[in-house]
Amino acid sequence: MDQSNRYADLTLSEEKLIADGNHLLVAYRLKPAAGYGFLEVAAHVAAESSTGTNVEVSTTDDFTRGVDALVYEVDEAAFGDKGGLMKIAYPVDLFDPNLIDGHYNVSHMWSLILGNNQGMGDHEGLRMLDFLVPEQMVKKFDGPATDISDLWKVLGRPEVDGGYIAGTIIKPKLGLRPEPFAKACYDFWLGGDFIKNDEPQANQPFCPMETVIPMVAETMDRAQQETGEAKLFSANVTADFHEEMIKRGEYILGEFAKYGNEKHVAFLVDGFVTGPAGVTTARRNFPDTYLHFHRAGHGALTSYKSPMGMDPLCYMKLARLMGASGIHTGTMGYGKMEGHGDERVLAYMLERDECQGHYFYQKWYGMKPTTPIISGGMNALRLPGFFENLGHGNVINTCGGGSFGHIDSPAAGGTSLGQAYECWKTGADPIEYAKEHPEFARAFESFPSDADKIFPGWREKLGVHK
Ligand code: CAP
Ligand code: MG
Repeated sequence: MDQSNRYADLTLSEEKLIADGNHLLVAYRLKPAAGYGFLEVAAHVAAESSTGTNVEVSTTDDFTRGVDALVYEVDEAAFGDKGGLMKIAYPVDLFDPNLIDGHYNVSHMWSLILGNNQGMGDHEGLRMLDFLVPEQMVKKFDGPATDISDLWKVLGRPEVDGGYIAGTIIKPKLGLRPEPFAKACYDFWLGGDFIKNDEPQANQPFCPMETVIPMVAETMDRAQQETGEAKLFSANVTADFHEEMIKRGEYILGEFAKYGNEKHVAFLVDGFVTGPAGVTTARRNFPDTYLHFHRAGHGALTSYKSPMGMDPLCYMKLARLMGASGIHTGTMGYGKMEGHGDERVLAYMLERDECQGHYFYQKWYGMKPTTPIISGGMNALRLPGFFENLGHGNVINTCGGGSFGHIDSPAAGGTSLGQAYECWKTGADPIEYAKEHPEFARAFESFPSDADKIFPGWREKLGVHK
């Protein structure tokens, strides 16, 4: 059934919709299935995502029609054989404020704008490319409770422009028992700042949380005394049940508090699999603890290979609305995961108070920033180029293989990361810099195929002939 006479109004002006501030706007890429018209399917998406279904229902009244989502712009040829562009305006009244405080919840918003419409049979692809949240709604999402300035403070740095946080992920991913796990932490902390649990590290029988966490807390204390520097640990509290997450969180904070280090702990929530409820549970129950949003599984939704799902930019915006203190942002083409250099916008959208997205200019009205967490196949050699592309180094970066794969030691791996930042920040030539900085220099020998690619001729220049 063609519902475009009800769910499309191409005379609406985007400028006016934005100025009025009573709609949430979404841009999608749409590819109709064979035999269906573009506007017809676009209108069906608006119907399924608001007041309608695939047929007219007798229970509809005039009020209902007043909160219809409306297609207000279409460009059928925008993406060639991948489909066209369409934009939908959703009345603010469609969204769901909490009973307890009137704040909006991301779960509801997500299920409306990218929910049942994903499964419709009359399209071959529907992907959310960008969205614009109006001021009245932005102000009623929780947003982050803590941000990178809290970590800089713990590290004894300036709270503005405090710089690069050199991190790692304990590797191997699984299979370390408590003693070797704690030793791996200690060894890295001698050179780096921040350690995170790898996302599957939890409470396995071979490494129970109640055995390993006290050891990591003791190890952090020792590493801090040894180096005279503050250290950070991001502990996985992901679980299905909110009480289990709270139990884990309280337990972990309690163990680090024995050394006065409870502020040196972040909580890692695998927020794609828990969904917004897991993220919000952690943030609302532990508002003083930095919330580290890991996103394993997000590729099913955000991969550019897919005609479905959403662009990573949308995922970043959702994470900031949810209140992540930091979220994995990818490596913008410099690491092992899918991405490209222009994804700088992902970081800018998270950090800034206003930012131009793919289609919309989003203002955040003072909402705290979310730190871009740069991870996935990174090491010291890849970092200078990454910083250059991004234009700054105010990020958390975690290098698992890039630290534990350093041929000298995890401490040397950690040190090499901080050196890579300093090299970029001071504008030094990496080869010249390596001549004076052994840990950075040894990263070339540790990751020779990267070195060949990024710094051809490095062997001769550094006098390495093995
Ligand atoms: C990285 C990592 C992170 C990914 C997640 C891994 O390890 O621990 O989970 O970075 O991807 O398990 O692959 P390496 P993203 O440093 O050894 O590559 O950050 O893109 O969400
Ligand atoms: Mg991992």
